[in-house]
Amino acid sequence: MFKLDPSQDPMLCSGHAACPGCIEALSARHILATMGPDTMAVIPPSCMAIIAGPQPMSSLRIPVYQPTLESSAAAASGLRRALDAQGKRDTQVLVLAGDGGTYDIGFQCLSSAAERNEDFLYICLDNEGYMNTGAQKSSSTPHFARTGSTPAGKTSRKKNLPEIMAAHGVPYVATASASHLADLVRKVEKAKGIRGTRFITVLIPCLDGWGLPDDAGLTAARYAVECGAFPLYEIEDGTRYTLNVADKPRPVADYLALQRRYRGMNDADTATLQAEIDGAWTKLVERAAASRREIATV
Ligand SMILES: Cc1ncc(C[n+]2csc(CCOP(=O)(O)OP(=O)(O)O)c2C)c(N)n1
Ligand code: SF4
Ligand SMILES: [Mg+2]
Repeated sequence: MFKLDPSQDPMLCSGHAACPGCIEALSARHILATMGPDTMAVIPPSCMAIIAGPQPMSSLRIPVYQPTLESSAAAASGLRRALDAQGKRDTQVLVLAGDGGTYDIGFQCLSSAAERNEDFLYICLDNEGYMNTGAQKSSSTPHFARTGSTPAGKTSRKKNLPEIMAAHGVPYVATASASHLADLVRKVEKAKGIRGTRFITVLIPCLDGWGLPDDAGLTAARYAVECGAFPLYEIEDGTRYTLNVADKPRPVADYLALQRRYRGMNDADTATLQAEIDGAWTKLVERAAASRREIATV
């Protein structure tokens, strides 16, 4: 049974500046409550930086360092080393960055930190676009989605960043969604107990950028998991795959119909997207099965 109740001891206070109804706030509340007060946050320019607010009026009850958009992982590496030099080994370093700051602009620095296996938890709040600047496309934006800079629909697929992070051989990579809150909290708790570079990407439906009603964020997040557009899985030590929701009963058309960013998509494009999702899903299922066979033979 899921028990965490961040309202009892909030680390993200009320009065923050998230758009009303946005589940980025819900996700951040649970992430922060799970991390606990002995945590230092690194938050680059993004919706989360706006939600956290400027110092000294931050809505977060932990120290926050706001680096440039491209340097979160370097800032987190430096912070970790400074804490270690002070003997504060137990203080967690937590990055809360957007997808633009992770998949694109901060990627060089994230990749080199992962190659060094720097000791921090990096959480990407993935709303699939540059949202606080008015919804431009990032490399996390899915195929066919319309954004301010892809008005006719994006012509390439969403970058598979969990795979790329796993290829660095880091100890823990996962995807998560507030629609599956117990799973999200479990993953943060698990990552907290591991040393080295840990990476979790959390899906955040952007009400404005995706064209959703204010109360539809959680439904969109759930449909994304249920149709396999955003599968929930973990990759440990770069090789061991676990699929956390082992079925995808919903056609992608249900998910697309919720959102204005897919308006006007024709049947052929919907079929292409469904085929891409099915193909990626088959690969994941095979990798998870291979991991189970490997564990069984050890
Ligand atoms: C190098 C650089 N380019 C552009 C900007 C302007 N900028 C600030 S936040 C932002 C969008 C970031 O998008 P993302 O990381 O996905 O966060 P979101 O707003 O979607 O939460 C941009 C382009 C910047 N601060 N630095
Ligand atoms: S712009 Fe989108 S992701 Fe950002 S706070 Fe508003 S609804 Fe949430
Ligand atoms: Mg974004």
